Amino acid sequence: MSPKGKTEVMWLLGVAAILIVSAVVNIAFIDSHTSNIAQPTDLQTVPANSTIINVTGSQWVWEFQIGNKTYFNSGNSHSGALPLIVNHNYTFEVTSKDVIHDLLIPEFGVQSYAVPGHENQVSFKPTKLGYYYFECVEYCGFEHYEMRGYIDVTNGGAS
Ligand SMILES: [Cu+2]
Repeated sequence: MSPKGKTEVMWLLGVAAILIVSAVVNIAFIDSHTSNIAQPTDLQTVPANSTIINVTGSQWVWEFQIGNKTYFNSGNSHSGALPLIVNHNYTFEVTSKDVIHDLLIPEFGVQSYAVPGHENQVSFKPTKLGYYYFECVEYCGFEHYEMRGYIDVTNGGAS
């Protein structure tokens, strides 16, 4: 093989090696961030012991109501992370007060439109402790970026 041909093959193998390593690292990352949440197969089935949380989007805040407790998240103005208990079933009933919003919790694999006058339902079960980011992913006005916050999955005080 000519020196030129050797150089070409080395470049080819070098680039291929970088792409393969990058693919393996990325697939492992995505897998570790999405495979931790058990969900009913159709996302619409409400498990029998599910805790219902009413989620309301409005310009520009997310409100989560559990029983008579309300948590809100609007950027730096918030009531603290939404506390959930690990290995417990939850059902979000999502609606909006004004325009269409879209709640995404990437690491839960949960996404739901928030539509005025309509309720969307999504069930999930967090299976790993930790802090999980959520945000609005439908551009809904000037301060759209403020519709973000955290969910804190704990063992509910049990040790
Ligand atoms: Cu929004």
